[in-house]
Amino acid sequence: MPTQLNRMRVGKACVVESFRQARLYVTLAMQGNKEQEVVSWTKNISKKGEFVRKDSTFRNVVTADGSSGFKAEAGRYHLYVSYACPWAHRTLILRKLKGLEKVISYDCVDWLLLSDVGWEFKEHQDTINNCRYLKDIYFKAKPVPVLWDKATKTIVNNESSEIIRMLNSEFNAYCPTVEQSNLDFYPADLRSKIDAINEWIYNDINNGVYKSGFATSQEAYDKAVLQLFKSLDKVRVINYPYNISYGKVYFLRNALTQVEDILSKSRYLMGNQFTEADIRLFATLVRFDMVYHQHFKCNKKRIIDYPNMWNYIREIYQIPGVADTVNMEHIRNHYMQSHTSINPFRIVSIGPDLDFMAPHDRDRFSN
Ligand SMILES: N[C@@H](CCC(=O)N[C@@H](CS)C(=O)NCC(=O)O)C(=O)O
Repeated sequence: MPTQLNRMRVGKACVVESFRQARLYVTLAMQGNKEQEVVSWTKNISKKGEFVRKDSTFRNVVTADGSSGFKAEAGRYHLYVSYACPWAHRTLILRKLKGLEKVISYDCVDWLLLSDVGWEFKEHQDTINNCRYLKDIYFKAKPVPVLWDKATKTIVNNESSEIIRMLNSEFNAYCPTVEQSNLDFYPADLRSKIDAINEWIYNDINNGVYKSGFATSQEAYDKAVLQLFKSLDKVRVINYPYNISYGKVYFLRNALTQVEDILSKSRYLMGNQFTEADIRLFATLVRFDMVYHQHFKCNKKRIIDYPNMWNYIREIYQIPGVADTVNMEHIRNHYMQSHTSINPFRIVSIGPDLDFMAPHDRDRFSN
C-alpha cells in the first residue's frame, strides 16, 4: 500500500488518474480512512486512553549518487513543514545549518490544524502543487514534514528523523561553503551512542509530551508524565554519552533530570560535539515552557527551572540561523487553537516571557 501511495501524483488529474488509483481510493475509504478523519491524533488513542503515534508511511531516501532512485540535486526537492511542529522543525534547522536554502525550497502550512481538513495553506501558499490542503498532496494521509520530489511529483519521505539524515549527508556537493559541507551531525564514530540517546529521548521527551497531552485517561497521563518528570520505577540501561568512558550506567532517574544531569557535565548530549541528538531535543525543549507545560499538562517543572537545559536551549537558539527557524506565534496558536479536545474555547494563553537571546553560560565547557 505505501508503495502504491508513493507513486501517487498530486492534483485532480491524479486523484482519478487511473482505475487502479481510483480503486485504491475506494479501498482506503472502506478501511475507514474517511475524509472527515483527516488528522491522525484523533484516531491514535488506545483503549487505555494512551496516545500511540503511528509510523510514518513514506520511507524512500535521497542519495548523493542517485542509487535510491532519488538523486540529490539542487532545486529538485521541496519540504512541506509547519513552524509549529517539532518534527518538521528538525528539518528546517538542518536545511539552515547545512546552508541548503537555495537547494531545497519549502512551504509552511498555516498554524491551525483542524481535524476535518488537516493542514491548510493560507498566508503561505503551496508554491509547488498549488494545493489548498496538505492532504491533497498526500491524497489521503497528512502529517508534516513531507519531502517532495518535484521531478517525479512524488513524496519521497515523511519521517523527520530520516529527512534530517539525508540533509546532513547527501547534499554536501551543494553546500555553499566547505565548512557547511563538512558539518556532520551524525558522525560515524558516535552513531550508536546517538541512536541510543535518541531512542529514549524520543520515547520519554519528544513523544512523551504528546503522550501526556493527548492522554484521555488519568492512568495514561500519569504514566507519560511520570516518565517525563518523576522517578522511574524501573532501572534503565543506556550507553552513557560522555567522552569519558563510563561504560554502561544504571539510571534510576527521570528523562528530564537525566538530560539535566548530562548537560551539567558536558556542553552537548554527545560531549563537546553538537549532533542531531541536540537538534531533536532542542525542537521539544524550545516549545516546552510556552506550550507543553500548560497545554499538555507537563507542569511539574518548567525548562527554565533546570539551569543547564535552559542555558543549553539559549546557546542552540543563538547559533546563527537557528532563531530564524523558531516561530513562536505559529507554535502557540497551533497547539492552543487546534486541539479543541484539550482547549475547547481555543483561547491562546499569554505564555511566559522567555528571552532566548539572553547570554548563556555554555562556554564554560570550552577547551
Ligand atoms: N514521525 C513523524 C511525526 C510527524 C507528526 O506527527 N507531525 C504532526 C505535527 S506536530 C502532524 O502533522 N500531525 C497531523 C496528523 O498526523 O494528521 C516525524 O517525525 O516526521
